[in-house]
Amino acid sequence: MIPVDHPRYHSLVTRERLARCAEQGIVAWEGLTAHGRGEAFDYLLGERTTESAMLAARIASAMLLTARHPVISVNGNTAALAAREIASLQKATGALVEVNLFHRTEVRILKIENLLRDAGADVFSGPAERLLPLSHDRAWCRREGMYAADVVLVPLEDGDRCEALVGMGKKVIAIDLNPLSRTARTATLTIVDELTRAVPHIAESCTTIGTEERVTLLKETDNRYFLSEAICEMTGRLSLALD
Ligand code: PTJ
Repeated sequence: MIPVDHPRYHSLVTRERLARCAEQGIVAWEGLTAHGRGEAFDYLLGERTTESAMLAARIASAMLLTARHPVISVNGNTAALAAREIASLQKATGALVEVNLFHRTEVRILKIENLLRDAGADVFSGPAERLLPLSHDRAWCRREGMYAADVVLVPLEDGDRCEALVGMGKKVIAIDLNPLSRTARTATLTIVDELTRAVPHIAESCTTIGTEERVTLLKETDNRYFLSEAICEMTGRLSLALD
């Protein structure tokens, strides 16, 4: 039992949830390590959404709303942490939700799809094919889903697929707390923020963004700017810690 007044209450509850989901076979064991890496970067960021991440989330909403065929890709960590938020984002954008896993088993896919459905998402499922140019199992996706998408949101990604999707001419929006990762550097747009903060910000932006603003924002997509802003935030906080 984690006491509510514990200074790291939120972090401990999240870890507990991930551990439970790992025991249930939803989160890959390796996903716990990935979460730890994310936590470390979030610590450097001050565990808050920065101004630049907020702007990136707004641009992401413009990208999703103007897309012809937007797809939200979901893995084990994302489902465990933000199934309800993903369902809300789907409603706000009309995007298709598709499960795509690195540590892929049919059993895990079904469990994650069920978790998403219980949270209110309409999951695009059915037989997948090995369609992406990758040697690992993230290559498996649906022809009418991710394969046909023009914009793909990839929270908590490993860099390979991001690179493959961009190579196929798709626009990729990444949510990654690590601004140095290959995913963050390869994506069309990276939101350097924690998943459960970033997804609601994108959904909220969808309700307030007008057509004209979408056009303006889409011209402002400069991934390097967002990465350098995040790095400045982190290094700035590090130097303050020495004062
Ligand atoms: O469910 P599967 O089988 O598809 O596996 C999922 C994992 C997460 C294990 C797999 O995609 C993986 O190994 O990812 P990586 O390469 O460790 O990358 C995860 C990235 O997400 C890292 O750069 C972390 O900093 C970042 N990250 C972790 N937790 C969060 C996060 N970013 C935003 N919000 C988080 N909560």
